[in-house]
Amino acid sequence: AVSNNSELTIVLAESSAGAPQMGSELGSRAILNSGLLKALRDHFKQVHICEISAKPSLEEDHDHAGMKRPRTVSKATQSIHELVYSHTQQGRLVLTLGGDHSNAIGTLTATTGAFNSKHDRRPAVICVDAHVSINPPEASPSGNIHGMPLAFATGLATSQEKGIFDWIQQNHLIDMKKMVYIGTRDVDDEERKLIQQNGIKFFDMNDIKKHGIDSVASMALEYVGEQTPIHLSCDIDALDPEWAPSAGHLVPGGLSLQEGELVVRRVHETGNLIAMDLVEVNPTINVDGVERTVNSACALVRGAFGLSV
Ligand code: B3U
Ligand code: MN
Repeated sequence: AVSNNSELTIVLAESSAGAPQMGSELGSRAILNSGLLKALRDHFKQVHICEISAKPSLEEDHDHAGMKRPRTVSKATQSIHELVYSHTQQGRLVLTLGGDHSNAIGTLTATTGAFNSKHDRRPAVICVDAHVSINPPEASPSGNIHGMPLAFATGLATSQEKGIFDWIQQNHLIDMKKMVYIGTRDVDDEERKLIQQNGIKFFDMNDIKKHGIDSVASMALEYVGEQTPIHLSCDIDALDPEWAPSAGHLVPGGLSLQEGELVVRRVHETGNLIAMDLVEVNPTINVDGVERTVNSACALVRGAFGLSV
């Protein structure tokens, strides 16, 4: 195994500044307080909990180069990066509960940076998401940074502007040849081009219908390689809205909960999981469905860490 597996760090990434609407900053605690914390404490020898929230800055965070609230998001993700980096370097598993998807800029750059510096190799990244979330700011149709995390984490997007992602370094960038998407079904034109140009692997919903989720999981794991540490980055919107109605950006035709659970369990079984993100649970959307959404989120976390069902 690539991690000591007895210690877990939970990062509550309570920032929704990358999303068009607020509410996902409440997702972290909604997930943790639904019985998950106790289950994780029973499973791991030690559980550390850290918390990052985006404090509204006094100075005006005006749009920059196609990004909304760039300084707030940059600052929050930098704090997340520093936390995740140090806990990863200490050999702990890290679970980050969002918050919106922009928080993954912090987590992905952190695990890659930490493994690069300590083991001289970069982890694989498995993204379970309805989107590919790889819009460079200038191509983004919305300006919302939650549509851009993979652009910054791969280096396809960069910013030199002071206070706006200028903290991201070359050795933090994830390896596009070791990254794979599962569950995609809402991709912008420019994103499609980038995926093709850079040969990024993906299994969209049609692939899943065609081959079945089990063989897609096998193909994805074979692609990333057997001895590779894995950062599993899950957006709850990968699941069909039936299973996750309280999410920021609902896209029909998604994974059933059972399919989602199968993917995360297969990742667990590799023994190579080093970090997991679970983002975009928004308890202010479809309030009747919050419990269902939170239960789905917990099921994905439990599966990824090999807890009993
Ligand atoms: N691609 C659109 C919509 C989106 C929402 N969440 C993600 N993408 N990851 C955008 O705004 O970039
Ligand atoms: Mn998404």
